[in-house]
Amino acid sequence: MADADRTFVMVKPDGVQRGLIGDIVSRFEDRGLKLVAGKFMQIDDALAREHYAEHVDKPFFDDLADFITSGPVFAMVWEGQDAVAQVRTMMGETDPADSAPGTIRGDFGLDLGRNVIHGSDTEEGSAEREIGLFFDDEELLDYERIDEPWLYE
Ligand code: RTP
Ligand code: MG
Repeated sequence: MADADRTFVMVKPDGVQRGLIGDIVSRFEDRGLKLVAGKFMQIDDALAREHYAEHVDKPFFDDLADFITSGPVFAMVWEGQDAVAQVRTMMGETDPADSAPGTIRGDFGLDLGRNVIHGSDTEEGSAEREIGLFFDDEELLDYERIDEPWLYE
């Protein structure tokens, strides 16, 4: 594998309530990414504000914090070649209205504020920061997928 990396992914409260966890997990599994951590959890206000700290001065920040704490989320870490960028591609655009069919947001969403999934952006350090916010080191499990030799040249 050229460039194994890890990314933080979260099915947001709308995705959980709409029963989309299984489909979303399947897409990443089918792609060949490896699940290394997963947690069904409720985000509190402090974690919401920390996670979305880059948006603290935006007009939508309070609504975003309210929404992400409004019900359980399914938080995950996925690993694989170029995982951060590949997951962002599979998610689609921030606004589901701009997202191509075949992407998660393009298949499951209509509204910017209910876009089903979060994935770390490709800024240097984003994924690492978010993984550290949601998971302790010992929650990241090390194993080999049985198909790994067939996934990478
Ligand atoms: P996310 O962080 O949730 O994965 O989404 P993203 O990277 O695609 O988009 P980002 O710019 O980080 O925005 C975070 C979330 O804030 C909501 N948003 N609302 N009203 C607005 O103009 C606006 N812009 C962004 C979206 O729900 C977005 O997922
Ligand atoms: Mg973002």
